[in-house]
Amino acid sequence: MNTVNSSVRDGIEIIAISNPPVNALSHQVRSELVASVERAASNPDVAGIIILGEGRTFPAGADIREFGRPPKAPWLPEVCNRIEAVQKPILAAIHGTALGGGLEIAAACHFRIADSNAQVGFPEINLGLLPGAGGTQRATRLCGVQPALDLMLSGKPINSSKAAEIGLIDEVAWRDLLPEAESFLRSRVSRSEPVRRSRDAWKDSLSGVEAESALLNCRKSIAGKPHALPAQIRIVECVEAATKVNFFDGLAKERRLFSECLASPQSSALRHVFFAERKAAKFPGMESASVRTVREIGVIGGGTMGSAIAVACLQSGFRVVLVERDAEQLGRATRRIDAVLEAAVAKGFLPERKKSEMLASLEPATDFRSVIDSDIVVEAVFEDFSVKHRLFAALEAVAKPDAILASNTSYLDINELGGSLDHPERFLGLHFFAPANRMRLLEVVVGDRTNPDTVATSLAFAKKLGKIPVRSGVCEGFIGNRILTAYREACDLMLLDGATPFQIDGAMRGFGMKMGPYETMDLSGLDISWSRRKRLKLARDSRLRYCGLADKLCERGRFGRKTGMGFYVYGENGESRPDEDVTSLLEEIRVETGCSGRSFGNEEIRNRAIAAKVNEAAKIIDEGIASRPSDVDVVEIHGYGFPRWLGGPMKCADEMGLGLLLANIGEYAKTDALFWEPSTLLSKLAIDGSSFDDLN
Ligand code: T1G
Repeated sequence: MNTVNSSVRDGIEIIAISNPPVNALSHQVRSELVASVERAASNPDVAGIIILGEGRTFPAGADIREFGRPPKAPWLPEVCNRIEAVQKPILAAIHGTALGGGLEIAAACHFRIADSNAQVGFPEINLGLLPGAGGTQRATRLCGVQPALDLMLSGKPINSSKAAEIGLIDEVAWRDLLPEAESFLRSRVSRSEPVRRSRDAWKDSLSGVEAESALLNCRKSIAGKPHALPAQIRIVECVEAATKVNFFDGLAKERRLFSECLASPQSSALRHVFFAERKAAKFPGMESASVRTVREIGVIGGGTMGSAIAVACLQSGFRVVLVERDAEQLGRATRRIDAVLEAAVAKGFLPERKKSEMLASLEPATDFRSVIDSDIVVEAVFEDFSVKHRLFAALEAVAKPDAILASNTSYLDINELGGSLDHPERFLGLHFFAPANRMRLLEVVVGDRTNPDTVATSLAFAKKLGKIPVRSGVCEGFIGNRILTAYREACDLMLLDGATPFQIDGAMRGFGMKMGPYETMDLSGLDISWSRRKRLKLARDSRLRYCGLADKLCERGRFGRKTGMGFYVYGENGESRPDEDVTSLLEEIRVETGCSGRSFGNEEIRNRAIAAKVNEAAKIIDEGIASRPSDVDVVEIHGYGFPRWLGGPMKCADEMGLGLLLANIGEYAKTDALFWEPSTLLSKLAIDGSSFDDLN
């Protein structure tokens, strides 16, 4: 099956790339493309060439799946150089998203036209890479130092108008791309102009003070970042080369630096995450499932979570029926929604008109029978089993027969919650993460009797919301919160043995976590987990050492930021500082529990914290709660601030080596055998010399 098809029309050869879904520049595409271009160039009946993408987009980049394997000629830089070297004018007709290597192919063409909805960009930095097929050299020559740096370091695409403004493309096709592209090319052919190559382009802005200061400012900004990617500084070096050395020397530098980035652990981790995010929504049993149409969402409960879920649905084009128990609560909820949308308008993210349309799609109600036509009904009421249980019984009586009933619970048992429903097959958990209108992670918690259509429809709904859905089975805390509990317990054990909350937070921030465990608890509120710990206290195994510092803080009304004190003391402007009283409390606890304090280094803190996450995750995978290790990575990165450039805890564990990880756990188990009981799966993989990635 060809991935490149050609046709000639009145002396213009149109070369169409067809490699769905995104026309990635695979080895086959590269081979067929360069052969087609050179064949057209040698055809005396062809005066000009147009390259375009069939289907939804111009090529969206190199084929990321080929990275990490031996590269196969023709390499993309070579393809670009050979396209650019052709003596006849070549035009790139861009639609969709011309990204990465796709934009590099376009830059190697002699002319570029994009339709008004097209986006172009260099997202390589999101993969820990840099444009490695001439993009740093050609784009800098076409649009200057600052625009090139902005494009490559942000990784964000720009629209075709902006691309034309900075010189990356020649024109925007406002009506119909191909006819306008043909007309543009024919006009160039008729003038018999020599071909214009990007490599020969030059802008005055490329040299002198403006360029120097742009490069210097960039270097300073990157130097100030604690976890800058290797690719960031190398992009600056490549852009600088484009202003200082000849094109082919610049290409050689770009190739060398690209190879360094490709070999970096950060790029390996980021490419792992790219595919992990897309794989998460796929799991066995969905092949025969059918996706039902979803137009209206019923949201029961307009508190912080419920109103944010309503906003997420409104922003994605759904009708929303928002139900609160009385007019006062309902008024608060609708004001909360209006405020969120107004803030987006104020920041220029949302046109005023769109806000009005969204609010017109919102139906506030105090009678939950208003959800009678809703396709999915999500409850976000008080996190209490009996409240939710009663609500679902009532909902089942009013919701339409094929409506999906979903709970936003963060840890209650979905099987028990839906157990008394007449139709539990249409019931499941949709665990949103706060703030629900921004956080992309959504745990789709599948009950024992949830049927595949319900799951498939919920996954499609999640994707339409722009979420990254991850399937979870039913257990206490599902995937993310169960790992969080283990992580916190491991940190608490370190408190008993001599570490302080402030030291642990500092160590985990230094590792790259957005926040440490104790500052996170202060932010979310110590009282939430306190009520859960009290609920579980009787079930707690007395053989497990228990710190109890958080309980003592709660007993003193120190619930965290919301009370001005938790593990930290908070100033009026929200600034936080460690509190000596907490350290004294900890000393008392150590004396009570007979624990002698010792010092902890940052590396040991991090190793213990990651080991706890990985060990619990391995149990979760072994129990079938998570479908695969990479799903855990996605949950941790998108829900709990795990550094994306490390790929997630399971990727980290593979990088560390499961044998070493297991040995560490064996060492920790000497003082806390029960907590540090190694997962059977982890032990098996370590002994077999396998990795978690082998299970992805
Ligand atoms: N290579 C291989 N597969 C890709 C791919 C790519 N570049 N881009 C997407 N896919 C697959 C993806 O895995 C999924 O597969 C399907 O296409 C739909 O993707 C040398 C080094 C284009 C904005 O980084 O940003 O060029 O799950 O679910 O939400 O300088 O895909 O169906 O089996 O994301 O509509 C640079 C990455 C590469 C762009 C479309 N390019 N892709 O989003 O669909 S490096 C990128 C995207 C490079 C050169 C450098 C998005 C999209 P499956 P999707 P979408």
